Amino acid sequence: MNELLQNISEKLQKGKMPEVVALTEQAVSEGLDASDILNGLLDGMGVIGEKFKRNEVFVPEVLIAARAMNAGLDVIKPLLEEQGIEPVGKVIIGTVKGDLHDIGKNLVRMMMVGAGLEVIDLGVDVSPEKYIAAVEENNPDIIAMSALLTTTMPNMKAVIDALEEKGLRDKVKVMIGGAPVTDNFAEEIGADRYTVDAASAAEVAKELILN
Ligand code: B1M
Repeated sequence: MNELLQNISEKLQKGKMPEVVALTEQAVSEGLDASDILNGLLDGMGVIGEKFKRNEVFVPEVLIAARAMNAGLDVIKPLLEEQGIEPVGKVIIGTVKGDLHDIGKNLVRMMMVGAGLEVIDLGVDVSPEKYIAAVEENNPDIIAMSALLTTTMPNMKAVIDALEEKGLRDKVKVMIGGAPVTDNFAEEIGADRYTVDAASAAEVAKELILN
């Protein structure tokens, strides 16, 4: 990683949002590739994640690092999203009920927009009722759900059950993802696809719509 990206990673780990924004803007103006800049940001978040696991940092530090991460992502958002004229299809995305993690979900949203999809973002802590209301209102091709906690993964199934109850299950494809989610879990709860990262989520979404 070059010095500038290393610096972005280090400032992110310290939660220094204005510096992360300024350095990310500098990286963009120096013509660095959006995916390389993204890797610098992800590297910082990865270090924080490891430290969090080892109890070397705690929720407040992680929260300010996450804010810096989201602010950095906002800077490269236009680069990740630039493309598509006519939307290929429509996706409703959200982090499931009880779960406030939104960085991965935001990344998936940006990659999907970049792939030419129209994306309606319901935010975090999204209840099955809210997903259903959004499906009824917007008639999407896909529902995309993110969960980062083992305790909130079952809420993905609750959404699928609610779709079935409302007779909507056949009208939308269901995609799931997030660190604790697996292919087996997707199969177990009757989701259409699990993808490991944001880039493959965008690819698979397009594939599901076009095929
Ligand atoms: Co939380 N947290 N957190 N946290 N947090 C984890 C997830 C944890 C693994 C940390 C740990 O203990 N090692 C752990 C979960 C343990 C478990 O359930 N197995 C944990 C915990 C326990 C908690 C709290 C309970 C802590 C507490 O309060 N005691 C609490 C819960 C709050 C809640 O949600 N109700 C909590 C709170 C927080 C913060 C608020 C401080 C903050 C979130 C801020 C925010 O998102 N705005 C936070 C963070 C930042 C993390 C870690 C450090 C980083 C997550 C992240 O953003 N990663 C995380 C540790 C870790 O993951 N290493 C941790 C970067 C992001 C790009 O990756 O979201 O995985 P990720 O997205 C990836 C893929 O998963 C995929 O694409 C992305 C890559 O391209 N992906 C999808 C994601 N969604 C997808 C959807 C798709 C497809 C792919 O299709 C639809």
